[in-house]
Amino acid sequence: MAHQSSLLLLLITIFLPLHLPFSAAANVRGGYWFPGGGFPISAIESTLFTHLFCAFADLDPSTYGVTISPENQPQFWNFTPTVAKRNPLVKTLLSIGGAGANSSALAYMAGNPTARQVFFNSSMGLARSYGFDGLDLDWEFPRSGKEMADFGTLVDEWRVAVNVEAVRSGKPPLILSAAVYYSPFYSSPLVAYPTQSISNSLDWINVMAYDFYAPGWSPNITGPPAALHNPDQPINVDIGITTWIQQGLPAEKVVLGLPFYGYAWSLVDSNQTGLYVPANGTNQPWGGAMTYNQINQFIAQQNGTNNVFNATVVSQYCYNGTTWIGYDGLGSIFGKVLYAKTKGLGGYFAWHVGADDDWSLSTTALQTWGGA
Ligand SMILES: *[C@@H]1O[C@H](CO)[C@@H](O)[C@H](O)[C@H]1NC(C)=O
Ligand SMILES: *[C@@H]1O[C@H](CO)[C@@H](O)[C@H](O)[C@H]1NC(C)=O
Ligand SMILES: *[C@@H]1O[C@H](CO)[C@@H](O)[C@H](O)[C@H]1NC(C)=O
Ligand SMILES: *[C@@H]1O[C@H](CO)[C@@H](O)[C@H](O)[C@H]1NC(C)=O
Ligand SMILES: *[C@@H]1O[C@H](CO)[C@@H](O)[C@H](O)[C@H]1NC(C)=O
Ligand SMILES: *[C@@H]1O[C@H](CO)[C@@H](O)[C@H](O)[C@H]1NC(C)=O
Ligand SMILES: *[C@@H]1O[C@H](CO)[C@@H](O)[C@H](O)[C@H]1NC(C)=O
Ligand SMILES: CC(=O)N[C@H]1CO[C@H](CO)[C@@H](O)[C@@H]1O
Repeated sequence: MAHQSSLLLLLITIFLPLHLPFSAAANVRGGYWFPGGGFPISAIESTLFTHLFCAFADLDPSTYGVTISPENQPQFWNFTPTVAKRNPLVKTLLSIGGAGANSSALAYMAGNPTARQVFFNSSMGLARSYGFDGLDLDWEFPRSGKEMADFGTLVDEWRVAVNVEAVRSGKPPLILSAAVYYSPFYSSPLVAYPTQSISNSLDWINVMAYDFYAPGWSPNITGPPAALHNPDQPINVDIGITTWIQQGLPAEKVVLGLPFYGYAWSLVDSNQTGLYVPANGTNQPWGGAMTYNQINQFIAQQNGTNNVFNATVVSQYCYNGTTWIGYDGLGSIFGKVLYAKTKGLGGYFAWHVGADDDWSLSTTALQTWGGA
């Protein structure tokens, strides 16, 4: 039995990647949902998406198994059947980690062969028992050369484990994706993502091309949170995406992140209202991050709000009094999805579906990409 399994594993490892080209263009029109977003799963207009990510499952820091917290289990259990009601073709992925996850635990697991096996087995087991079509790893972020190399080993072995499981179960292989930094170089000191392993082993990466400016880390000056281009600053969407492709990742494996939210600053001078003007930290009572929906409510309720789209940077901002909000509006989403198409990227994803306003951003994105 044991010998047969090893032989099967060997044969699969050697031949399967040749016979199952999972790397066909991804064509992702995706969106994340998470329980804290104040938005029920049943309200997701799933016809606007090809892939929906349910976030987040956790890594147990002592066993290195993937778990779903008891309070999230009922919702995660219902996720796939609920979104499939309106769109039976939509694919669902269980996303593991997130910004709040224990990155030390992820790093330890990735560097330890036994812990990796526990991770593979538990993640695949959860995906199958909860009815997800795939798994997404959101490790923010591998921060040393060793951790980047371990990330490569992790995704390479995860791919083998997924292929073996598919043969054993007779089911289509689970989709594997990862949410990554906006650039393949993570600071500091600069360390590079293992693009060859990513290219070989993941179906695609979700590039988190946002949060460049926010009052939390740019309290004294306003700025576009997720500019597509930016003549004044070295940090922007285009530079990150272009560098990923220059580092050898096929464009069709790059999926562009669209933030369906913005950030509110307090202005120092209500007459200085542009990009890069003096600010005085996070705006109260709006308190930092605002969803697109909340920003539109602000504009509707505060008569006299000016709303400006800057086509050079492809970013929107609105202001009223000393409140200044930078965000991605309809024009930004149109410009970014057109960019993704022109660059031959694998698609786009939104963080997060519950932040949209009457599905206007999601609809604009889908229409710009073309088709469903
Ligand atoms: C994070 O993970 C590390 C390594 O597994 C563990 O030692 C630590 O206790 C964890 N921290 C928390 C807050 O769970
Ligand atoms: C996980 O491991 C157990 C015990 O070896 C096995 O029975 C189970 O099929 C594995 N699950 C997956 C998804 O590989
Ligand atoms: C913002 O300004 C304050 C007060 O001048 C200063 O202490 C702080 O270092 C500045 N922060 C940044 C990020 O520049
Ligand atoms: C910034 O806000 C603080 C607290 O509200 C206030 O004391 C300070 O005067 C403000 N600074 C500027 C330059 O507006
Ligand atoms: C803003 O400009 C208007 C018109 O020029 C002026 O009346 C007002 O005093 C200015 N406000 C500030 C805070 O400088
Ligand atoms: C907003 O202000 C304009 C001009 O002062 C006024 O005509 C309009 O009725 C106001 N709208 C609301 C909703 O207060
Ligand atoms: C748009 O933003 C760029 C970069 O800050 C700036 O140079 C340009 O003047 C802005 N355009 C408009 C119309 O405000
Ligand atoms: C929040 C805020 O500053 N609201 C202001 C928006 O502009 C109108 C008209 O100038 C003011 O009345 C509001 O107080």
